[in-house]
Amino acid sequence: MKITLAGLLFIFTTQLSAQHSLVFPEPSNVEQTTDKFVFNGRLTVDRTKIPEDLFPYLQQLFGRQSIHLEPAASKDASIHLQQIQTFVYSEGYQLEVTNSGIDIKYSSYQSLCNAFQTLNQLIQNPKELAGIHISDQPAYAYRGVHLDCSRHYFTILELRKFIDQMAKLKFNRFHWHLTDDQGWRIEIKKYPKLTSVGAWRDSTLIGHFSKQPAEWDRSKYGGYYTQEEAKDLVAYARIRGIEIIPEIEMPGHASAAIAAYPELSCTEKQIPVVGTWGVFDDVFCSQEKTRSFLKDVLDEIIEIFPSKVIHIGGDECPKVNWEKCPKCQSIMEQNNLKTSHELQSFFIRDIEKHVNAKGRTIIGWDEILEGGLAPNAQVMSWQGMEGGIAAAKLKHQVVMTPTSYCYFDYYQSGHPSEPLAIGGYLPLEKVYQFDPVKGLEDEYKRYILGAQANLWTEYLPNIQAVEYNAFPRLVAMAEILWNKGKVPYADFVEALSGNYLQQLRNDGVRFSTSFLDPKLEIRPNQTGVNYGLIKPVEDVVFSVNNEIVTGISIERTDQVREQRYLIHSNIGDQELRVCDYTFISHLALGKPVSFATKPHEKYDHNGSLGLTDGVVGKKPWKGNEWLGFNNDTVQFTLDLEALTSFGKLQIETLNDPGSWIYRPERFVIQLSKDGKKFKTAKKSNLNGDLILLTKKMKARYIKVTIFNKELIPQGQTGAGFTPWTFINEIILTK
Ligand code: TNX
Repeated sequence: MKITLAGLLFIFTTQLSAQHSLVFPEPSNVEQTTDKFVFNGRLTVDRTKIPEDLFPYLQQLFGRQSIHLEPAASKDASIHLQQIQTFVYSEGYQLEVTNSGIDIKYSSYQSLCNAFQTLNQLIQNPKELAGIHISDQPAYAYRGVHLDCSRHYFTILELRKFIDQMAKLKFNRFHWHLTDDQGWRIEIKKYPKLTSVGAWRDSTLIGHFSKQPAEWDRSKYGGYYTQEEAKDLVAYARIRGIEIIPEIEMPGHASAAIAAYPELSCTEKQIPVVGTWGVFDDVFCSQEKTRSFLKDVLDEIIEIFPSKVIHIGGDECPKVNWEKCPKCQSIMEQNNLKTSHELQSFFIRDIEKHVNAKGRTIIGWDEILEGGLAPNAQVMSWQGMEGGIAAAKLKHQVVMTPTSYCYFDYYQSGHPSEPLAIGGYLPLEKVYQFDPVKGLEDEYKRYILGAQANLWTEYLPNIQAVEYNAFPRLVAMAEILWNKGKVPYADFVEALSGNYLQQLRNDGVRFSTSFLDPKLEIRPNQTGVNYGLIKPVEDVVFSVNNEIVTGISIERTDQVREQRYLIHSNIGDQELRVCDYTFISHLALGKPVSFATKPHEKYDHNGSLGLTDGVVGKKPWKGNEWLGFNNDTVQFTLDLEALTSFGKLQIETLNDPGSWIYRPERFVIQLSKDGKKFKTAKKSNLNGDLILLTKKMKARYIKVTIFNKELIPQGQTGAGFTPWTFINEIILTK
């Protein structure tokens, strides 16, 4: 008789409890029983059934829980292993805890690893285990995490610790971003200068890319991994059920390689290894000589990394040099290529042929779709889901990694104490809402192998910063990829705060508790506003000056008054981070605004009170607090709800060209008593950042119209697109 996992699932009654179990990610089927297995700190297993190098790892894993895992004869072992060849799911397993021991049924190395990870998390004390039946399998085959080791370098020891954490969450792919403009990080024996020159930069930008004037750290920075070290890491990850996929970027993001070998570019100009962030025009020339170099590099990479798939980059490649380069132009002519995108496609196809001949497959960022996809390529969709959807419809395999859900270099909270990040906003809750197959017709869903979280490290200078950005968002990603986030978010965070954070603490992993910050819910009232402090989990308690609080009231005033609150959060005796909020009160506090042009949904906090909520957006902008509009004209009307005298109106605007946010050019302010007839009070160009009106006036309605440039001018970031307009609180005073 053939036993399939699906068949066995039937035997268990699935208990669809809303709560999360002790295991992260939540297993697909869990049933608690009244059994109890007492083992007193010692578990035994027939080690001949466990692959040789897995056993020491498991001993170490259980050792951290103060459990001795020891070998025993099969009949005496407390963990009984049974390999079932016919499981339909290669990573699925079953685990039962009964009065007499632990039974594990598995099919493959992966599935055995997964079963032991689950067992490890089930153990809450080193003496006994509660009875349980688990039958489990992942929703997606590709469950990845990417780490950029070019922008910043992390030691092998740091990477090992990171991989340990991935294994706990049942991730199975580590995408190792090894080359970029800012450093080449892998030893290539045939081209030693890639690391002797390309792994080192003279200076590194301090602060955000958009900060002017730029500031530099002038110390030499770099490092690289020898082939031996890389092979060791491959083995280390393999033992933990994780495959490493190396990435060698081409044709763009190539400055570090070109700094080592200038002849690889079109201009052959000597350039330095770059110390700032962005996209650079010096890319690999498309000529044969450069492609041969890359094939040599890939030959060595293939020797180090046994992964079926090799990542060849393909993103963000400016074509300006190709367009001026006689060698590139002649390739286009000879091959009848009409556009530079087609030339990039020609380049990638040639590389693909070489990689395929060695029995491997290429994967590339979604730009490899642009001039026509290479025949067997897989696509990593980052600019959105669209690239991935298009590739799936062409029947190519896809890994989803859209910025909006998967870019863990984005801010995870809008709190002012957040460390500097690239921008964007991706809180834990949003990660948990990710659906990698959204928008895809059923027949194409099978081309979506899974998804991946990306940790780009421009703003993550050390491993602690990486961990802080990774956790707990990676836990949410693991839930999505393993079980599609089937447990409601509220139950997930309840379990996360009650259980998994403790595991991270024990492992010495830095993590963010931003998801446990109080959520402020604004409620306008007669005298101003009240902010309700919403609890993200049941057990959290908020206090100000040692007094428990559930809300904060701010009263309207006719002069600006600042009020600062330090909100302490506790779960039991565990102190979480302190949230430091400053509110300002003024005459318009809590008064409604109606928008003729709506703020963009991403930057629309507090709805009609967004401009009068007493929250002043800070600089640098972190993707919240400010209201953002993607229109060249912005118009709204403030209703003071009664005729009001005032002497000064002020609205601050933002200028952050790196994020396509440009300061508006001019504005008009109109006043009205009845909301029908408006009179212009001021019409002016912007002086500095402020929209300002200083004049004794009386009105009930204030209409503000703000004009930005229609399009971002050539030569500036985002050229040709509509600029973003960002505005701050309307501050109205006597
Ligand atoms: C875009 S995603 C990039 C990276 C940056 C990242 C920052 C991709 C394929 N390219 O070079 O580090 O944005 O979020």
